[in-house]
Amino acid sequence: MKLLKALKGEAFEIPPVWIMRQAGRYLPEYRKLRQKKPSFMEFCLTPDLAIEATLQPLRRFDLDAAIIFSDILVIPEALGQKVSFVAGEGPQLSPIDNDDALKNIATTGDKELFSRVYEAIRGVRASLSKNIPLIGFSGGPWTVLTYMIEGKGSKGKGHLKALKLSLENPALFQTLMDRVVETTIEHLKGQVEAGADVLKIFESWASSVPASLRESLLYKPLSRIVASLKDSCPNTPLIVFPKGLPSEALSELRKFIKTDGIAYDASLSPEVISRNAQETIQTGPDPSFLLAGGVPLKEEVRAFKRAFSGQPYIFNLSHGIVPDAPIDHVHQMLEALKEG
Ligand code: 1CP
Repeated sequence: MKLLKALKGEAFEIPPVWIMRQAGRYLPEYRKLRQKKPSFMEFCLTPDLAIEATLQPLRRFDLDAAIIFSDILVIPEALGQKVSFVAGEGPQLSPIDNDDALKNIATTGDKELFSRVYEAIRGVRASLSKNIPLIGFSGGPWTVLTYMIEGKGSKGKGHLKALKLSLENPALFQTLMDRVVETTIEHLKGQVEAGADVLKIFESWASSVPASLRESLLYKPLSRIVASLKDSCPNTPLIVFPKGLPSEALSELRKFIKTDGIAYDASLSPEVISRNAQETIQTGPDPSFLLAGGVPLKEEVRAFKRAFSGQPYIFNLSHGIVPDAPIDHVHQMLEALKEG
């Protein structure tokens, strides 16, 4: 398991590779499978469909990891906050923005719902080659709370409503945060028990937190999750993705959490990442290079390989693959990576 070795600190001439959102709408076989359930949550929570969606990209490409097909929004769904996806609009939830609305949120996650994710993990593990690790995941607590409080994605407008609630009604905010943290711990542990070999926490909206609130909204909640996992699953490597966090904040983050890998997005240059890295690095080209393909993509892939040569490194995109990415460009990217 090359990816596990990289997470233990081994450097490879050709780094292990997987692609964030490697299952999804850029694959025709996914679009076909997706038609079986109009509701995205139902699709995610039907084990046979989740197993098939997880395995699809592994059949097409020579990848070093699978990631369980699920979503970070299974946490609000499991806490009783219905999540629906409106075409072109993204996720919709009825927002928890006052004390009354909190009554609709359970104190613990729905075990039956989580068991469907675990059934999918067991199914994938049973049919996946032993050499390929399976990644389990969750959202970071701040990122999940933004959806629960705002009731939708921010579409680039920041998360003013969630930030405002944290300042105006700290008791309500903390109650919600505690429930999300505890449920996330339970769900990540459940994924390891079901067979996940690696865990990843997507704190995708870390950049919307102002510097003065990072300790309370990002580092402390994450540290509760990481400490609990390191205690109960010490042999399962963990990758944290604090998307958009500036480089000076990484040393602050490290005071709170000790993780095996950090995933970086394209807001930091490979040089800055390389110079400051203390853990295994996971990053790679911006998804726009994959869209463009050809020479710019190949040169970018080579630049990332060069930048981290001799360091423990996992090749990935800096953020998720987009639905109109041509499959041929994925092949181009993997060829450029694997040439000696
Ligand atoms: O109709 C469809 O097929 C819906 C598209 C889709 C897919 C393929 C959604 C809705 N979620 C997923 C699966 C998913 N989501 C995976 C597993 C697939 C894989 O990686 O191969 C993972 C790891 C996620 C994680 C996820 N969901 C994140 C964190 C990663 C990131 O992108 O930063 C976030 C923020 C979400 C929320 C979400 N779910 C879906 C969408 C469109 C969104 C983003 C909404 C927004 O823009 O706010």
